[in-house]
Amino acid sequence: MTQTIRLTAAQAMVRWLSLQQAEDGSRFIEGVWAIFGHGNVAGLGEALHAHRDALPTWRGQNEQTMAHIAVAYAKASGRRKAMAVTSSIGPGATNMVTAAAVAHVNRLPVLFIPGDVFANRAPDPVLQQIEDFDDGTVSANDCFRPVVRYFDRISRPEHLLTALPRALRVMTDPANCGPVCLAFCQDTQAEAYDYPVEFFTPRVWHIRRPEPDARELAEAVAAIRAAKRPLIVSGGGVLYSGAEATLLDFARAHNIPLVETQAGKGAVDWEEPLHFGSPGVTGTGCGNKLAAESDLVIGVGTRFQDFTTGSWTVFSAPGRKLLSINIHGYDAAKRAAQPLVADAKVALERISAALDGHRFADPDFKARADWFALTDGIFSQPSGNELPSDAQIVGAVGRVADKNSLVMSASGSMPGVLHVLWRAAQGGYHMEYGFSCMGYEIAGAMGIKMARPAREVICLLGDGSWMMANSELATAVMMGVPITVVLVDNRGFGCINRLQKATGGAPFNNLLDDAFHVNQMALDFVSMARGLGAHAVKAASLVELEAELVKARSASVPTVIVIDADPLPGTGAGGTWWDVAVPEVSDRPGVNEARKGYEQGIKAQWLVN
Ligand SMILES: Cc1ncc(C[n+]2csc(CCOP(=O)(O)OP(=O)(O)O)c2C)c(N)n1
Ligand SMILES: [Mg+2]
Repeated sequence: MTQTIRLTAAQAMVRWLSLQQAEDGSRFIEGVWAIFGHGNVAGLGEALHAHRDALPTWRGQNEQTMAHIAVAYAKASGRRKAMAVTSSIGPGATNMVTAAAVAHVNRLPVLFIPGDVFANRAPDPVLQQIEDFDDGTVSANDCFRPVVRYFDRISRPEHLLTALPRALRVMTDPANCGPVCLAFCQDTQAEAYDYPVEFFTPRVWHIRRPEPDARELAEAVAAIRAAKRPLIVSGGGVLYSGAEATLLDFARAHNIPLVETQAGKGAVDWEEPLHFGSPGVTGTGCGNKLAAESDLVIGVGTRFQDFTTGSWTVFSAPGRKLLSINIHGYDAAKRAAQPLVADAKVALERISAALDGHRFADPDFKARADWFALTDGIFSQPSGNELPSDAQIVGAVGRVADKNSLVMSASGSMPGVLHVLWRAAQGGYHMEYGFSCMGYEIAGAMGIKMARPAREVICLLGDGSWMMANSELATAVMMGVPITVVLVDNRGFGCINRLQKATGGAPFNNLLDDAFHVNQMALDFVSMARGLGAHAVKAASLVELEAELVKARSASVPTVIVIDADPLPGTGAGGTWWDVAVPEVSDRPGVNEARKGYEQGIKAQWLVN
């Protein structure tokens, strides 16, 4: 007879989660972020309290940013570990939908456990129930469906027997990896059931490494052998496969230069001579030059999104081949690429063995040296205005950073500036650029520091993103997670203002001065940060910024360094066209002028699918 143990569904869920292990033997779900409400406090809250030694619970300030911590933690852990996030029903749950989308786009594992309406429908409508007039099965949690890889509604205690293993299967599946939503009906959380004892046997979740198909492998090798000037585009999949060293060996063995996407940056240290920086809209001059001259682009673990590909102008040329090594057929087949579906590490090892020492001619090392000379100049040049440019600020951070520093950002000007200009040490870069979600930065920096406590984590963000979400800084203070925040204050949405001008628009509703106001904002970021418990200072110059960064290194509380910046200068070098649709008719001559440029741009796109 099966031995059973009588537990509520919430108790069973928490007990089961605490027993799931990552490959290194630690808990796969490191802990649970929780904001309680009536939808989860009595059921899940009680169970989390009972298991708090086996599975810690942490309290954040906002469900979305709390989940951003989890997203960043999973990314910084190379998807080998994750966190869970629970909310009440209604607003707490829908607050998490944006974060679920961030996890989904970036293919990162996060377990979302929103409370749900009563399965027995006795209190109908319960507080915060949305009430669909035409569909009795719909709740606010159905918003999660398009932004998670697995959705389930736990409306009976025994549903956990199938739902929980499915959840972990998805979170540890390298091809289908993504967030999971287990919407947990409030009454079901509290309902008891006789669970089989074996259900609670500890389990290690291994991440598989699929081998390539023999024919696809042979064709990939043949394509590389036939090429004259191949270029590797290294994406986030390289990091998730743990293929960093293999990629470097591969590039060196065959003398193939590489560029890194936003998600892939930091796989290889920037000082490696074969590292030509980045491709596309935020590409280095030498990287985009290589792309233009290459006859074979070898994507490794990349989604080929529009920034990477310059909206399909960078890799466009008749006769240029695209080879896409990817763990998922969906990505491998994009843009008529020749697919090689496999784990990145395994694929590179197999291809390298088959290439048998085949080497290509040297890439244009002079173009690489010229690029670094050019950017040295950009870093050291005064902007010509009173305030420093974003590029100069990045230059100053770079002068202080060492091989242990990790810079991170997500939105605003910084992703572009950092992608093109930051000289990343191996493992020293974290950019959320799948969703480029404002409000990710502070929470994200905290999640990275929790995953990589030995690393110095430097978060660069704009005043706009700070204003959207800064409250998890108080959580970082509370939990003793010392991150360094560089808050670049250019008084508004600088990058969108520049984009607006570039598309012929009038400066409108982006910079604070261009927005409707009765009283102009005078924001005191230093006081705000101090009010949240952080150490905060204003740097009056780049020299002061550098000095404060050094001091922050030994701080045990988070540090916020505020610096005023000029909103107008762009990056100053690199880049390429980006498809942002400009109006076809307008009364503004500037728009009509920009439209002409746009029409030229779209002609250069390579739209073969
Ligand atoms: C949640 C969210 N809303 C809107 C956007 C669109 N957006 C991208 S950058 C940006 C402005 C960012 O301003 P700030 O953080 O001050 O950075 P800056 O561009 O000034 O450097 C906006 C509105 C976004 N990426 N995310
Ligand atoms: Mg700004």
